[in-house]
Amino acid sequence: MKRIFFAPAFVAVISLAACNGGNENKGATTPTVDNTTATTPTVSTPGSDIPGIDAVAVTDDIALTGDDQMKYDKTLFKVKAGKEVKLSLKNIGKLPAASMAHNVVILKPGTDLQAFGLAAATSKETEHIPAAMAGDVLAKTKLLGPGESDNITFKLDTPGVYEFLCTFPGHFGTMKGKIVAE
Ligand SMILES: [Cu+2]
Repeated sequence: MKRIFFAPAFVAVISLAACNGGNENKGATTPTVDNTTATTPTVSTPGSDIPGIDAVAVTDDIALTGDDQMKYDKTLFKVKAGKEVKLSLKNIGKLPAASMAHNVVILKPGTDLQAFGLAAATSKETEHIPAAMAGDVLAKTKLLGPGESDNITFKLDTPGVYEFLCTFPGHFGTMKGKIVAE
């Protein structure tokens, strides 16, 4: 009786081993395909490594405020590349413009935000846009005193990550953010 049971079990083990061998051979070609698909999203999704970007919805209407604590109310946006976007900034602070004014300046990708911010600090006569670096500016609002607001429209033609800052002296350390164009 036992022999009759043993024989089919042995056959089953052999055929299982044969199946595993077959799967291993198929598996050897699969990782090549996986590697290809793994690199594709990195290329097609600019800014995907920015913390919190997944929770940001695509918009064509950005509304920002700046306050006396040198803060924007939001710092991360996502837009469609090539589509016109509206942006508004309101200074909701009370301090006089001479000591606390705000703007939004969107820089070309690759611009050194730190260098731009430092140069802007000494460019009072040009509303804190450094003349020598004006070519790095894609869009900007006016420099706004308390209660003032400004509206602009712009287009980010190429998918990528675009940084923006407030160029009033000393502000870009806290007043900066990113717009991802996808
Ligand atoms: Cu500011």
